[in-house]
Amino acid sequence: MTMAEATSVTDIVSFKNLNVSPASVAMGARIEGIDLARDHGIEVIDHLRSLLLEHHLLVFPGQKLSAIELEAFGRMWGELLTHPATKHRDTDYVQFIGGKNRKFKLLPGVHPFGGGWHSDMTWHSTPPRITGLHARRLPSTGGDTAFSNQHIAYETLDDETKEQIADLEAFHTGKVFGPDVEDSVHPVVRTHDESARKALYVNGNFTKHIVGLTNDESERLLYRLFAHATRPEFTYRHQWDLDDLVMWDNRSVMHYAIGDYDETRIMHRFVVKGGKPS
Ligand SMILES: O=C(O)CCC(=O)C(=O)O
Ligand SMILES: [Fe+2]
Repeated sequence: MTMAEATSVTDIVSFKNLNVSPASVAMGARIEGIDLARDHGIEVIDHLRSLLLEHHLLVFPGQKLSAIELEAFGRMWGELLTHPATKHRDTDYVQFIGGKNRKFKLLPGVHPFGGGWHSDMTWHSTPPRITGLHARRLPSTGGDTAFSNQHIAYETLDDETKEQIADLEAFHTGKVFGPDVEDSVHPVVRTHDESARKALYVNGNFTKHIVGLTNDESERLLYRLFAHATRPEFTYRHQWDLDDLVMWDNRSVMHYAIGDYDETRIMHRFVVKGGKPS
């Protein structure tokens, strides 16, 4: 959108001051000059939507938002989902992530919420297209979040593998969050419903099996895909500052909450419902 198309006073102010710079080679843009508690009219969100589509991840530093304000901002992007395992005390539509002095450091097999590479809630029949994560309290060191671009991951597979996985589907389970949480089957390669770009869509946290393959074949293929999907060349690692709000497109990227700290780290999160992956 152009300046001339901006309609409200708020929009004109925010577009004039918007400063967009790349976050890494693989993905991401840092957006400065916007106050998301105030500047979230329809025109602003439309503009941010096109930036998110282009960069897959947006970093907004210095956002002072209560959980309720975060929810209001999140609602501008679409219908919000709740999560079976966590919620903020003030609203079901913001997740409270973290807590006091969780000791993750150097403890094998112990992960914070979101540890391990994943796209959010892929066990859901309509998993979130977008997640927003807001840093409320941070350890003095550590606690970064890593992201990996799954369009590049797909596009850099060899032709034989692309052919092998073209029509495959995988089983994703949400049972880690409770016996009644749903399971789903989704394509191994999904096509982004806005950009039409293909992306790998399997992850170590929730994808359990490739439909129609033996356990051995499925495991071999999944491990090969997981290893490829998270090559450092495809990644951006976000080192958090307090009040950063990071948004990402779950149709395009996976992420990993790195459990390398033993101090309090608190995040607030919203997730925007997506369509059925296809
Ligand atoms: O805490 C983090 O860095 C990310 C946690 C996570 O996986 C999520 O919020 O979806
Ligand atoms: Fe996550």
